[in-house]
Amino acid sequence: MKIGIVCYPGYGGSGVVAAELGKALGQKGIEVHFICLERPFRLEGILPGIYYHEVEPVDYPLFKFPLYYLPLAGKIIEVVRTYHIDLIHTHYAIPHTVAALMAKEILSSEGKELKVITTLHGTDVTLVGQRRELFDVTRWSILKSDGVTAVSEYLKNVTCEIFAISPRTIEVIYNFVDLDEYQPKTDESLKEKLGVPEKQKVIIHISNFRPVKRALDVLEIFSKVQTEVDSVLVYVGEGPDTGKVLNEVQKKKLTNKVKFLGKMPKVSDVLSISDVLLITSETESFGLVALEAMAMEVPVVAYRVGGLPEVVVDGQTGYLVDYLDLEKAAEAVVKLLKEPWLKRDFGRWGRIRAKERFSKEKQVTNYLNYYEKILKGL
Ligand code: GMT
Repeated sequence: MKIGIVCYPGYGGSGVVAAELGKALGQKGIEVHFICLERPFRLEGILPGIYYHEVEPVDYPLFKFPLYYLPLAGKIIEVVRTYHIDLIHTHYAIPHTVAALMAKEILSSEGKELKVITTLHGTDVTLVGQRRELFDVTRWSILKSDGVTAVSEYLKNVTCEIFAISPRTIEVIYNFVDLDEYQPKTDESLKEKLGVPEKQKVIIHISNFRPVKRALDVLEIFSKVQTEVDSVLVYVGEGPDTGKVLNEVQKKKLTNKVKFLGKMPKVSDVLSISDVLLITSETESFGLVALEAMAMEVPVVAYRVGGLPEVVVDGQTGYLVDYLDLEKAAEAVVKLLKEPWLKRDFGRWGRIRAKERFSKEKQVTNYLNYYEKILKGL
């Protein structure tokens, strides 16, 4: 089997899932061709079975913006023709699936049958796809795909509801974590390198700082927590709201208690010294970072939104509180920080859950079975 993967290469869950899936397939002897704007950040070094083809946006003085979607379709055609690819797996519907479907149509006139599978990741449906200008295009791209997967039951249901699509169209294949890479470790020097005293607790937030992540809520919660427990807040990632958060940190005079580490390709090291992961998203189709934290035995505190309840078990691997209930979120964090046995217990359950439900082996096999089913036209 030879497959092409199209994804956004930047700092985001869909790019991480696409890259990790491609790497796992490559290790199984499948030839995988990534077709992207840049090399996905998790695709470092020489990897077995992995090839990378760059899409070059086309600019011309007449255009207001450089074109991406059409050169992407052109690149897909070129790669499929050259390497005799059977299947294109797009991550994030807009505009990747539309480009792949255009390539499919053009190649069919040459007698080439190309299958297109779309994986919906979340904001492609819950935010972007619902915009009036994109609604019909998103719906069309889902209906015209040969196969569609969603990363949670929540996302499947919401997609079917929003676009009036039959549930039979969509298969749920959960996101996954590499349990060998994400496993608890004790390296005393890591806290020292960050300038965090050994006994100080670490609360971590990892995101792309888009408005949907509500990164300022994290700060509000932390400002309550730090009055009760000696702790620091570590922000990992970068995005549109970073500036606002920095300003607020200054206003609250918390500069010496809040650390910004920026973008990091791998978060296992920083998770290994964390006591609680805090997620304050308005919605989250899955919450890959919650799973990564659970694999590292770090409890999660989050709003009870989207697909997070399918990942985090309230009262067992973390605490889920009502949306915008900052008070309850702060109480939950304090409880976990004050009672180390509870943190340990929740951590262990988190890793067990990650292993049982969201292991790389399990979900990659699910993808492979799905590819075979679609290739056979079933
Ligand atoms: O908007 C984002 O958060 C980024 C987006 C992405 O680029 O991939 O994340 C979505 O896909 C992830 C991987 O499947 C999920 O874990 C995230 O929950 C989802 N984000 C949202 O639904 C907000």
